[in-house]
Amino acid sequence: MLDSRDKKLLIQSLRGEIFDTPPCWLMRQAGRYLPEYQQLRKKAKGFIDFCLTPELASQATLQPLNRFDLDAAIVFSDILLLPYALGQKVEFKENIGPVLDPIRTPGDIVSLSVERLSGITAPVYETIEIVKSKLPAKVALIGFAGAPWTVATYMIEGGTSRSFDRTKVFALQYPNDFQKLLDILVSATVVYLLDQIKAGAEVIQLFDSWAGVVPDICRESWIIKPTAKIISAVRRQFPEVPIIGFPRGIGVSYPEYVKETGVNGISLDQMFPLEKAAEMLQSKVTIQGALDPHILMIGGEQLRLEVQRQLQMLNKGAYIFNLGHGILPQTPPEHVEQLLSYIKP
Ligand code: 1CP
Repeated sequence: MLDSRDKKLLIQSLRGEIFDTPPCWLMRQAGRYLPEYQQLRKKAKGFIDFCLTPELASQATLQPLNRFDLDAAIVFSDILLLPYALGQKVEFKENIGPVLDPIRTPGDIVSLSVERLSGITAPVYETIEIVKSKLPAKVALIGFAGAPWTVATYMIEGGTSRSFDRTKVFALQYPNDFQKLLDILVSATVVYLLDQIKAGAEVIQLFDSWAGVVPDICRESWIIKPTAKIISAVRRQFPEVPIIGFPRGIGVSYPEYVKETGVNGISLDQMFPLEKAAEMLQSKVTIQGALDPHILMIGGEQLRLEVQRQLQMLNKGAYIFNLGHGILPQTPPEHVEQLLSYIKP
């Protein structure tokens, strides 16, 4: 029997189907590069308030769909809503970024509480319900979370980082406590994703933006195992919901990640050679990616040629057009229009 999911190219692609024109969505497709987002953003004081106000978050989710012929919407929220919902102090400061009250000692983990999560994240599910009721039939709705490693880096560093010294030292010095933190994040992420699916999310993406800084000997326990646990728990309840992994920067370890986690789609970064991706991965998994966001920012002929190259390399197998990382805030929105005209002539 056909259900509504069968009409959506993104979902079909994640089941392994190949199309002349691949489905396309863009990481961070809602947000600061859109003037209408900047306007809407003024209606809430803090960024967390904005994410937890369904009327605003649903509009932000739909803004890129009102402009562009994209194949997916991604619920407007943030990966750092999870530590916030677990009880950590999280703020987003203008021109600085996220600022968290950092975990410094194993004792700081004790106060995190998975029980309080659903009460705090309830508005996200309401956003999903609103968006779902307004989406065109062909557009898939993506729910998401950060992967435990990437979320843990923000929780321990207290914000963004270049070197991740504090996180690595904590993880190596207190391996049992770090494992406890990852376990808490796994349990919380499973609850959070299951609730997103129950509210209407049809695809899940796990953002592991800082996977590339993990030492080889730690990848299994910091990245692969926690991700595999989340995926198997979500699949147990919703085997039909495809899951995309974005372990940015893991290079030669992409095949291991795909094999050990069981993702349906792998979102590639722009550093990884496309010919290797086609050769090593595409017979096993749908490839999503991997245009350099700076080329989108520049636009024009360089963009056209690079889109053509990506299509030539990847469109012989199951493939979703996307960026290798999120859209840069300086990107002119017209360049997204250009991009789509090159993909969907
Ligand atoms: O006031 C504002 O407008 C703040 C800017 C902003 C926006 C628009 C932040 C703060 N988060 C978001 C939305 C967001 N974040 C979305 C939904 C929008 C969409 O995709 O259309 C998503 C999926 C995210 C995911 C996210 N947040 C990631 C993973 C993807 C990636 O880019 O690597 C990460 C690492 C974050 C943390 C975060 N939140 C915000 C900022 C500025 C950051 C990055 C901080 C850093 O550079 O370390």
